Amino acid sequence: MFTKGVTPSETPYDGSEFRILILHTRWNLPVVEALVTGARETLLSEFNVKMENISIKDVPGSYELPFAAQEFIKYSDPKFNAVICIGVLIKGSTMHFEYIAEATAHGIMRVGLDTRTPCVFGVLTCLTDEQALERAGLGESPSKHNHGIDWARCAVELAVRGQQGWPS
Ligand code: RBF
Repeated sequence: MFTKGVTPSETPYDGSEFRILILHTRWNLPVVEALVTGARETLLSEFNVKMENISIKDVPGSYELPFAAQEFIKYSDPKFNAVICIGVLIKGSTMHFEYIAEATAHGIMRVGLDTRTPCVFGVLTCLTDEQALERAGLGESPSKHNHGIDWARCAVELAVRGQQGWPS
């Protein structure tokens, strides 16, 4: 067994001046809420991001995440240093899961590249409810892990790099 998720960077990053958007779905909300809490608490406790600099907005489902992220980035002033897109897709008996997962993953990546604002892919793509619970830290197994923690670490690290300038 090994520790799941992102090992914190050896450099202690300072997020105290960052503005971060957590954009989450209301689909599968109980699981999503745990992931949002994991991300939010990590921003506050590990990186000293100020409470008032964390915006939390919601959309219906994962498919809406890329468009909403793009619009929030476009109209935010001052701009966000990073966006964490959080959703939970659980496979059903039709092809919806495959279409939504692929569109959402590509869409979030595209928004990040087009807007040059780091957009973290915080979308679980699970085959069962149990897998989703485990990855939100709500499961039964000892290896359960809340991936919201990792997504906060990704967001701050990318925001720091953006602030320092990538070539440095
Ligand atoms: N959105 C999610 O975030 N997670 C899901 O597991 C999910 N499953 C869906 C299953 C079906 C059959 C449909 C029609 C939609 C689902 N959605 C899900 C919603 C989707 O992301 C989006 O909100 C809607 O398709 C409207 O654009």
